[in-house]
Amino acid sequence: MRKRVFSGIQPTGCITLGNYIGAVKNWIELQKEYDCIFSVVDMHSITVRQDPKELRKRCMQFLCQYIACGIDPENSIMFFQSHVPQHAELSWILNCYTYMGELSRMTQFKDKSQKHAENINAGLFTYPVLMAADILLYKTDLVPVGVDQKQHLELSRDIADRFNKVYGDVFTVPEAYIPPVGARVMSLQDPTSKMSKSDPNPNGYIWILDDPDTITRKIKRAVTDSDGVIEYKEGKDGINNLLSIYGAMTGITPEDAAKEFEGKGYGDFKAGVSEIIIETLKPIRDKYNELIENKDYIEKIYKEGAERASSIARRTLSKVHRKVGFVDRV
Ligand code: ATP
Ligand code: LTN
Repeated sequence: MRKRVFSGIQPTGCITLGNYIGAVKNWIELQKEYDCIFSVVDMHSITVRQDPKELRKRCMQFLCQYIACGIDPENSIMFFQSHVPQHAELSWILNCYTYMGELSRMTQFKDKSQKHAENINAGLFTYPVLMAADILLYKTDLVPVGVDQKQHLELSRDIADRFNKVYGDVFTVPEAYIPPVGARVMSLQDPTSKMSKSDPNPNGYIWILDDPDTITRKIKRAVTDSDGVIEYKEGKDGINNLLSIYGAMTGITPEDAAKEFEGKGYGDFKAGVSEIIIETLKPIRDKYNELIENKDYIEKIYKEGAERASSIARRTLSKVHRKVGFVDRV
């Protein structure tokens, strides 16, 4: 039996180059060897207030972006998290096997509580439990994510372990797959903080659907330093970030990327970085523009995706029900 991969992105904002390099690009690679399930995790996104009309539109756009990036609907399962109710159901049960102390140590919770001080809701707090449910429902072996999700993944492993210790071998304990280069792409405007799709300043990120002129402009404006030397070195956050982006997109290390540009000025370097980004994203943009017009096709994918996902999720959930002592449905 092939091993299983599960991952997802919250439909907040738009898919950025950080999401692409840290997550989606690796999903495409892993499809060749694993049975893959990719979800648009809409239930996670409402831990922060969303405009309903916008959210609905964005969910469809996200699915089109997944496919445009190269997720193959013939092989991989794609679905909206809210279409498979077992996620919420298992999440409740796992809440009862997760400690308040564990959840209050999550750095994403601390960051988001600071950013949304007016709305520190219980969902924001139990967010990682829903993520554990996403993963554990499918007996997932591998979870490809950026490094910011490592802590959540460790919690998922702890929850799985804890449950298994009480009830026997119910859950597969998942491993994280974090890419060697590009696991934390930084903001172009502040290279000491993560590139994030909910950044209010669009110059901080590149959207995978940005047109070539926008990409060139954003890279030109990217914050660097004034010493004018292209090397991968501590303290050169802006240059290191661009080298990592270039490296991740060409399949080389940032150090080797620096060698390619040795002796060049920042202008030439930035032009080289823009070029590789534009070249990689062009086919994605073209495919997306085609897909977004094809509503029937997209509908068929997420309908079938939810059916296939549910049939796996149902089996896991009914095993969990039996283990914890719920009466069998008749
Ligand atoms: P938000 O700003 O709404 O929190 P985000 O851009 O941080 O969104 P997520 O939906 O939290 O994106 O993450 C989706 C996937 O992309 C996860 O696997 C995450 O680890 C990865 N990821 C997010 N940002 C980056 C980044 N800057 N570099 C590398 N990977 C990233
Ligand atoms: N919490 C993740 C998104 C996410 C996810 C998952 C990733 C929700 N469920 C399951 C991998 C597996 C984030 O990137 N913020």
